[in-house]
Amino acid sequence: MEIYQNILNEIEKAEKILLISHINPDGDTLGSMCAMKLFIGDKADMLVQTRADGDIPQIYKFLPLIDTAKTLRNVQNVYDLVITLDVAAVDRMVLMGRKIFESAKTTINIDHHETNPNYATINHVCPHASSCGEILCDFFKGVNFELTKDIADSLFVSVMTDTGGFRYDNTTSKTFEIAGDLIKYGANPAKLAQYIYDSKDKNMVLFQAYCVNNAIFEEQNKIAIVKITHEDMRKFSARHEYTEGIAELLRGINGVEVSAVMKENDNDSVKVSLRSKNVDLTKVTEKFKGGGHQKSAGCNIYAKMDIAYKQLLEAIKQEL
Ligand SMILES: [Mn+2]
Repeated sequence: MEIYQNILNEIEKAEKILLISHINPDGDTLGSMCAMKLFIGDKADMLVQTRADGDIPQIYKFLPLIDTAKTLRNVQNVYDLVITLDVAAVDRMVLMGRKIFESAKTTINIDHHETNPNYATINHVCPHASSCGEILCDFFKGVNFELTKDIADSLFVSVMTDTGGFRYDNTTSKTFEIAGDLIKYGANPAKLAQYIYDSKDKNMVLFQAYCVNNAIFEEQNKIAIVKITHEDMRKFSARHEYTEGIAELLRGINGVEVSAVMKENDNDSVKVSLRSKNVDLTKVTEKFKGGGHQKSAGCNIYAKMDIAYKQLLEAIKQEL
């Protein structure tokens, strides 16, 4: 494909390349970044963008070379090519990352979000791909590059995490074909699943148990909502990533159709993460100018917790 050749030409031409993941990085953006770093080699640096914590989630620290990634504190603006991976829009980069992106001579945007507005010089956006990792698998195949075990592991993490362990709607026969290929190249699914799903901090699990214990059930248990305050976060010395997975836990309850995690932000607003079994959540989040997918979406509500709760509950009820 022409696009593969264009991407390859830019990589070959460039002297210093920066790979950028999105803010609050997940397995797809980090796995894709590591795979690309391993493919390009020394002239590529990785940048992990995190908010206050300045650290990548514990469960992804095993990824190859991830410990060499730059942070916002030590990255310099010296790159002639910047490649974003799984970054749906420029506002998924923080100010520093965006500055470096905007000052690069050439930029490449590799992503699978339908809403991606093609913000780079070269845009390779495939909304039908399960993950950014899946797009990279096709790219490597297209340029006849033989995957190493480390690259296969990284890409497997991308595909596995973005499909919720091969369970979500974006899981297609192609996803399994790709996963099969990655195993042939040495990816170890059982081991990778253990790193991702069975290696949480004890404190994180205790925090999540506490949150689930305080969940409020509405509409004959069809709606489950957790409110998380600054105080809750302090009590458990909770890191940002600790709230991840709570909405899925609640959705996992028989009878629950919609689950929500509401977390206090610093500025009198509330961050909301929603999960559903069948309800189209984009209809809920669009009322608050948020976004996402049908069964997994998010938004901010600019009100104090109790008012935000009432507004959210009303919005969910309308879609039930
Ligand atoms: Mn993704």
